[in-house]
Amino acid sequence: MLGGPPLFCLLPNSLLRLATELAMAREDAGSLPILKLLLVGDSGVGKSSLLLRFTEDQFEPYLNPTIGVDFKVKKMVLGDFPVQLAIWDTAGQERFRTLTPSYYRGAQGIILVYDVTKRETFAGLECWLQELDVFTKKSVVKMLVGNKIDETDREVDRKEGLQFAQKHSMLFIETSAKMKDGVETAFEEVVIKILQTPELWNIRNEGVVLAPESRAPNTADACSGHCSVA
Ligand SMILES: Nc1nc2c(ncn2[C@@H]2O[C@H](COP(=O)(O)OP(=O)(O)OP(=O)(O)O)[C@@H](O)[C@H]2O)c(=O)[nH]1
Ligand SMILES: [Mg+2]
Repeated sequence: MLGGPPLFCLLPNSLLRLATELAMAREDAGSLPILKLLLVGDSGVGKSSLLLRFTEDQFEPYLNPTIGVDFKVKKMVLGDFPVQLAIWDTAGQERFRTLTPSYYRGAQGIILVYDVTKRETFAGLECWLQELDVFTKKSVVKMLVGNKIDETDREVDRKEGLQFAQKHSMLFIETSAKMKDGVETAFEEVVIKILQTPELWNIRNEGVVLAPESRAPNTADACSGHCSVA
């Protein structure tokens, strides 16, 4: 997935038409459409590092664990079509995860990250998927990201990640937040897929209105272990 032509060159005509429609509606509204993305996954897999690389093109070798939730906004332009991304970076550590349902509310895209050098973070994915089933709507775009491919002590090979993603109808990419590999592409592909999913947005006369949020049920304890919800 690395290299090759920019992704917007690969957009089919129907998607370009859609982008134009959205752009016109945006001009009417005088504001950019905002897409909400959420980074989830076990602690230490590199969620904050991926966000730091994507938003500021930086890498910190000793990043502190996220406390609660972090949030960054970044403008992205696909072809001629600008969107504003609101990216929520959640804490993987269980003790900070009590507010999880409210983080998920209104998300159009979920980026689920594991560490290719730590099999337990791959094993924890089933549990994360159970949580996503409870707190997100069916149409939400999911991307599986295997991070830290620059490391030599890999425990999960690419094929395994890809098969898991296919089984659960997710997009898939491997990345290195450290070396930059795949990071931009991961975010671009999620955004493109969101734009291809009409259930996630509506166009009304007053401009672009994202589809109504799914109500997060009051369900507690969607799963236990890696990603339990208090
Ligand atoms: N070698 C390598 N190290 C990475 C990469 N991405 C992140 N790291 C390192 O892994 C450690 C954990 O990264 P974080 O981005 O803080 O992980 P996190 O998923 O946000 O963790 P929580 O906030 O606790 O949920 C940091 O020391 C990073 O420098 C990568 O692609 N390659
Ligand atoms: Mg973090």
